Amino acid sequence: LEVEKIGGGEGEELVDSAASSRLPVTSPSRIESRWGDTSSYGAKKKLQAWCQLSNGDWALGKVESTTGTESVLSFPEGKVLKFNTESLLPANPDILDGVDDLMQLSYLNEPSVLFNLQYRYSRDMIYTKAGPVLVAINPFKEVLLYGKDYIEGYRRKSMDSPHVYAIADTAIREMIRDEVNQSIIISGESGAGKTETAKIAMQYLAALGGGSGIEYEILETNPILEAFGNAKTSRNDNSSRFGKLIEIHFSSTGKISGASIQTCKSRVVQCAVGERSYHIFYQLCAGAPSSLREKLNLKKAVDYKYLKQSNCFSIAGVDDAERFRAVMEAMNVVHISNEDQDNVFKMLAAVLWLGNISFTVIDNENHVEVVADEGAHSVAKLIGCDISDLKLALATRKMKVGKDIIVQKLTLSQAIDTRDALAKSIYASLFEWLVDQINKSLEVGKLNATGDQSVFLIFMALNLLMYKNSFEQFCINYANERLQQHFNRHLFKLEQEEYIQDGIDWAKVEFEDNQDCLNLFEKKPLGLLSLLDEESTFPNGTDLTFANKLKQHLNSNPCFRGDRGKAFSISHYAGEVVYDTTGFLEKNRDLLHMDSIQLLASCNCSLPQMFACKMLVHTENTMGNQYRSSGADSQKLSVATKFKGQLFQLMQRLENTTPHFIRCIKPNNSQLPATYEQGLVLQQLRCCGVLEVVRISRSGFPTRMSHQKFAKRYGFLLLENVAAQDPLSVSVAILHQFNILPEMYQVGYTKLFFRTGQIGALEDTRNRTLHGILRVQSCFRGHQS
Ligand code: AD9
Ligand code: MG
Repeated sequence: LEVEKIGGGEGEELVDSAASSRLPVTSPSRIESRWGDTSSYGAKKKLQAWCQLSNGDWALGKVESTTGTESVLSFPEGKVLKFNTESLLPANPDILDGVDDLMQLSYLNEPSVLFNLQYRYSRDMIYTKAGPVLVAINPFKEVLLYGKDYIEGYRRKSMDSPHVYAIADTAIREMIRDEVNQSIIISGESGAGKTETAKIAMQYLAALGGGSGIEYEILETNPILEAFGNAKTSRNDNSSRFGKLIEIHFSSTGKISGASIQTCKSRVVQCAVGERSYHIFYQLCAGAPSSLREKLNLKKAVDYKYLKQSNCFSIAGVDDAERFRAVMEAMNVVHISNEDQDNVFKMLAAVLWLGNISFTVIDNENHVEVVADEGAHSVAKLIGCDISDLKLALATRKMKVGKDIIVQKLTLSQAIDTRDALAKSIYASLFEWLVDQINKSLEVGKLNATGDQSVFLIFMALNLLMYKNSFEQFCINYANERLQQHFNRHLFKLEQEEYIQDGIDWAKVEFEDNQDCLNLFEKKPLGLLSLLDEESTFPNGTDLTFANKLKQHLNSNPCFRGDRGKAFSISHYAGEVVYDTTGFLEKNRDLLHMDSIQLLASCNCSLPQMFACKMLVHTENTMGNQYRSSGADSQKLSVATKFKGQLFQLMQRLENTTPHFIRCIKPNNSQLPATYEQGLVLQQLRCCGVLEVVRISRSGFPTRMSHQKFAKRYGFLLLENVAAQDPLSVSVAILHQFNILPEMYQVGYTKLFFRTGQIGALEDTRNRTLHGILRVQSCFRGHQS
């Protein structure tokens, strides 16, 4: 073998292109025997194989020769490299390049999947099926795949390549056919395209279920919720800082009858350099008309401390003033009155001005007083309170000692915390209130729809944040574990259980179970959430004592690792994440002092009063009279416990739906078009179990129908009269008449199981026949009249 070896090890360059022609070609029979019969795609052509380069990327090469344990591969650019034969993976025949369902690949190895997705991606085919799951790769540019013509194409089924529209279409049809609620579950990392995908799905649902005008309102909730709930982060210029569940209700005829939105609120005032706070602040500053500016004493974004701290005011390609006008228009569409809109803007300006309030130290114990400057005056005016009340609420705290109430002065850091907590809670209350208004506007039943109402859910999966690691990420990643379990249960567990129960031939496929990690969070009394709540109620508990407690109780759990100081790690399904407990207890307690609530209650402006009312009702519900009599901070439900409760409710509702999964994938970390980083994509595919899903679906029977239903649905297509026969016999007769191959179905005790695509042909025949019958009937009626 005339190979000049440069350096050692596998995968390094051997010879240049001129030299490659001199290589003697030996038959790669060893590989063929390992990979099975490859003759079907051309015995004369050289075998192609995947090999991993030193940078970790996979490359496709032609096997020039194999000797012993080594193989020599040539590449299109003329390079020739030597590899360990064992490390090569088989490539699919060219004819399978870019198939629209990964299930069609002969070889389902990681490089083949990566290549297939990349092949499609580079041709703007961003959607690919992975068995029952839709994979969507973010194009980071406009792709011509949406709009009226496409919607019409999918509705009429003249288009059938993988698409969000196709998923939405299936969901609507199954909802009507089976009378079962449906859910579309969209997940992916930050910036992968979940929000955009949800909007695309809503577009389709609105187009198909529209007619009454409410669909327009539903779509217009997006600009509002994005303005108030999204912000620019380092990973996504339009990152959702809240979880969202949109429920669209349909009447039995498939028309939209209403909708409701549920959010998991978030509360971020601080943001890192290069990030922004919520869009609406910048939009307001840039776009408010002059009369509104005057009313709010509004300055530019740079003049507000809350916005200035990250030193980032604009987003490339985004006109905040223009967006502000769109938000105002959307508010009109969802019937938020002009007066209410004014109040909303007042609250926003109040939050901004609160950040500018400063304090002076008045004694040597670091106690402070509020500086009565433009900031304090503006806040008082905007929320409608006395400036003296505002000063007291921010610089003092009333305490009950025995029978007496004493007034304690706050230190500088306490006062700053109080001010920021007030700003956050006004913003959070405002967001909640807006969602309530929107929901009132979209309420089911307003249209007097008749018939059964089926519910349609979309759940926006929260992001899996792998790099940041504070309390918020802790909650989000916990939710992700639950969602992943839902995904696993549906696609692996329930599926296989059903096969076994119904007695069909089936070899079990193993999958990753994340129950251990969920137990780590949820176990009582020694789980992460219980321990966090316990430590949060201890007056002397600190982030460090919390971290130590975790290490003391959980170190034996394989999903947990105590790290140095205040840190710990969790082995999530998607990988290990390190958390820093700094701020955990404070954020979990989320206390707003009674003084601040009372301040809001004293305001002569309707919104702050309403906010205070809600906070009081909440505290009394959870605390009873104890709260009022003690006058001290309440022990209301902790944030983590509330979050867990919401999550359980959500999961329960999802359990009663037929799920459809969309996995969004981010092809690069720079938000750039036409840039596909193999490693990044692979990591995302691995962590969401896409390959396993394809494997199980390929060997499984994803479509199923009871004998009765099958016989009823297709029995009339039979040429013989079978009216007297039992459903199983009718079903078998149908299978025979339509020549469905024996390997394409299995007959279970109660159901028939089909491989993908089998029912489609039957449905087509059924539809054609039904249309024929209808035409004949209408002709007949025409003759009669
Ligand atoms: V986060 O978890 O909220 O931080 P998302 O929601 O997953 O995140 P988002 O939908 O906001 O990501 O997408 C990020 C950006 O990718 C968008 O602002 C678009 O610029 C871009 N994107 C995503 N999907 C598409 C698409 N189908 N067509 C064009 C897209 N651009
Ligand atoms: Mg989003």
